[in-house]
Amino acid sequence: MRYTAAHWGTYTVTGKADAPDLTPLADDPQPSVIGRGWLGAVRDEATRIRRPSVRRAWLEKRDRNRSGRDSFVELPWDEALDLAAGELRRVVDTHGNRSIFGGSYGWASAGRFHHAQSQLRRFLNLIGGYTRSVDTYSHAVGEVLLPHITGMSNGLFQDRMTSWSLLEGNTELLLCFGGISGRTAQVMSSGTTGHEVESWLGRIHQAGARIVNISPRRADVSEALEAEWIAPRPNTDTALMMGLAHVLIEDGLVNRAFLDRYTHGWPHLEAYLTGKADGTVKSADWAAAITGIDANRIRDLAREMAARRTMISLAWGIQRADHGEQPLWMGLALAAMLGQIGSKGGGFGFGYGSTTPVGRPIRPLPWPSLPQGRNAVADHIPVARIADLLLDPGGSFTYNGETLVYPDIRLVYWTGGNPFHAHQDLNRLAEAWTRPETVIVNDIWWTPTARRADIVFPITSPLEREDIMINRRDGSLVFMDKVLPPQGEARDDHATFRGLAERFGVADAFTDCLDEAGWLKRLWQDSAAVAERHGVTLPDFDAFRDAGRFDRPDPAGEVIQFGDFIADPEAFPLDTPSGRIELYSDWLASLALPDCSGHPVWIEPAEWLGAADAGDRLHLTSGQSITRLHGQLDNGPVARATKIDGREPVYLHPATAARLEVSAGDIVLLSNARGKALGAVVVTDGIREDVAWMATGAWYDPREVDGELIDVHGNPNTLTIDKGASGLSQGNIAHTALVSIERWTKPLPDLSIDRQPDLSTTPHSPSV
Ligand SMILES: Nc1nc2c(c(=O)[nH]1)N[C@H]1C(S)=C(S)[C@@H](COP(=O)(O)OP(=O)(O)OC[C@H]3O[C@@H](n4cnc5c(=O)[nH]c(N)nc54)[C@H](O)[C@@H]3O)O[C@H]1N2
Ligand SMILES: Nc1nc2c(c(=O)[nH]1)N[C@H]1C(S)=C(S)[C@@H](COP(=O)(O)OP(=O)(O)OC[C@H]3O[C@@H](n4cnc5c(=O)[nH]c(N)nc54)[C@H](O)[C@@H]3O)O[C@H]1N2
Ligand SMILES: [Mo]
Repeated sequence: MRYTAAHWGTYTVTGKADAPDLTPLADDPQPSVIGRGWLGAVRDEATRIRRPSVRRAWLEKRDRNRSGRDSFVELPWDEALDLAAGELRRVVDTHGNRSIFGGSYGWASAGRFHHAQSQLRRFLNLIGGYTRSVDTYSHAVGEVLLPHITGMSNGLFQDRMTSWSLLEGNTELLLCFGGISGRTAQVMSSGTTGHEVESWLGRIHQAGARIVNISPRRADVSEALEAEWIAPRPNTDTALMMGLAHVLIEDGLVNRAFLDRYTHGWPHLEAYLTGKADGTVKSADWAAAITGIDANRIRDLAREMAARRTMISLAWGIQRADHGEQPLWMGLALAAMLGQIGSKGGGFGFGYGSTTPVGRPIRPLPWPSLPQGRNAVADHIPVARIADLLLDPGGSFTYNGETLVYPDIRLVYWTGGNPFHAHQDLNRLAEAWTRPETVIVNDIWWTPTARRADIVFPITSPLEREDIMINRRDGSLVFMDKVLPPQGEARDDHATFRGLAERFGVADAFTDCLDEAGWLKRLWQDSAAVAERHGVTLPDFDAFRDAGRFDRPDPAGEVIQFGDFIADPEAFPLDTPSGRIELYSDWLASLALPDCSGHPVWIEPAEWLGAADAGDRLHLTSGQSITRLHGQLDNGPVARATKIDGREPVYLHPATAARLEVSAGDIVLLSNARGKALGAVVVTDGIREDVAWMATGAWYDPREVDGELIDVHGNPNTLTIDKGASGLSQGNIAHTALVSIERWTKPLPDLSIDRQPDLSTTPHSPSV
């Protein structure tokens, strides 16, 4: 059988050689809708990058005004590689390697070998290194905070999440902050052979659990689960949790024996909650005023939580907000107060449903990946500080207890990511993006980022190359067959960096004298050695390649979060200063940060509905799209079919639509001090009246209309805030933004992002 795989699932390759088709695996309980748009996007002539291309104004006069609407000159591969190598060499020689930004965040594609960022880093490390980025857009707050308060890295915390199978029949109350939705559970970084989250939820519900969806959107939990829907004002979850906590204190429902034995610093938090510390009692009434949730509802819920086996679950998105540390920490504290951590079905979860594998009852195996070598440059930024880095060379900032300095970046190399989708306040990023002397981008498509590069290399999609899908939290390994010939003159990232490595005289070190087939074999052999150490025998490479799929014989493995520690805290202390769950961190307190204290606190977000100046603005939340992976496949038929007049839908409550005098299908203008974007109205009563929801991922397409810069496509990051969650994590705050909305009455401007940029060829180019 022939297979291929993506972050959104695994497919058998069917159909004829010249007309292939992709069929989801027969044993996948709920294949993703995203995959239906894959072949269409890969073959979309209008948006594929076909040849190496150089921005004309940069080529002619080293112009840096990267507007996204520039003309490009197509060049033969050799000439484009010469140009790129020349720029890299110039920057290394005149400014040093720390002036190269190779942070290049992004999801790229599934497949161990053709992992775009690993290829870039392997190459850059061979020429002296680069300034890197740390943490993710997904859960930067968790990555920084969890080690301090639980002693576990975010990765380990995810691996040890109490298994779905242990929630079934044990959990009586599943409290989901930010929901648990099949929408986001479609995806798993580096690939999955199944989608089982909704099946698990169904079974947990059937076994008697009541589910409460705490989210501005009802659809964040599937209708079939008959969940109660509580919709607090966005970004007020911390206050809601504190209100619940205070009821537990008042009613004598706090499990003090648990707090004494397993946590550190409860008296600090208790003094804060009761108001002893600051004079404000964090009562249910106090929480009601902040969250907009009835105080009696808060009281009843708190009592129910104490009476039942309760799992408190937070979607990752809750911490992608201003002061995102606080709900994460307070959620854990609330679970500790209930004293159910370490039980089957109770406790605390972070990211159930945020991607497919979280909570999957599987024994993870530490599969190998492409060796990247050593980076000789120490400089790094938290990933979401990219615009600050470019705008403020020499400036300093705090991160995880340190004060760091932004290096002076002269060259940006981005591969496998789309910052002009991912980053907040895109108009600010566009300004920052004019600072470097040179920008090089590898991508499959003419994304908004590729259009803002000086040198663009056309890359094959995974359908046009061979690879191996191995994922530590999946039960199968898949040989990814080549389904289509490379489109245009596309090459893979490895071949591109090999071309650059040749020009630096380090080709053999880069390739290890192996070609693609040789690397796949080596990765398989390394995997076999890992498997052997864990008692699993892999077939030899040729047998694996022929069969296309290998199912691990022993994948099952159930865990209870904090299980060992709860069973014996002396024998299995946590890796925190106190050896326990830290409800107060002496270290954090010693940092004296204005926006992250020694224990969870309620701090008003930069923008929120309770702000004195909120007026009749709406809170914009912008989560993941059901139709695509971030910006990927936005140019495919599935994503396009959900757009209205080609614009991204914005979900509004009927009362809000009536107030704004708009109806379904109308085009609206969303605006705030940072930017303006068009959207198309979808009316639903499944949203708070004062919230607008717009999926991320529509390719940013700003254009001047009557003197105003408007993203005419509908990327919510035109409107979001580019600020760190706090001086601790510096995580992005995508879910914190207020917007005004009004009907668009002018003629609808054309998109430019759905077609090739203005391209020409040099006279001597063979591709004229
Ligand atoms: N407002 C708002 N913004 C958000 C979020 C949000 O919730 N709200 N979520 C954030 C989160 S959690 C994330 S993870 C980020 C995601 O942001 P990104 O990961 O940057 O988004 P992608 O669109 O997945 O970018 C991957 C790019 O790699 C390209 N690509 C795919 N395969 C290959 C390959 O083999 N080689 C090369 N060279 N390129 C390839 C794709 O075409 C695509 O352009 O967005 C963040 N942004
Ligand atoms: N289909 C699809 N699935 C994906 C992805 C994709 O691009 N497409 N991307 C993957 C990636 S990289 C990631 S990191 C995960 C992210 O997974 P999540 O973080 O779980 O997803 P989000 O959609 O950002 O947020 C979940 C929901 O939280 C709600 N919410 C927002 N703000 C608040 C708030 O202040 N309080 C409460 N209570 N709720 C709030 C919103 O309604 C939102 O729909 O998704 C993954 N899954
Ligand atoms: Mo993410």
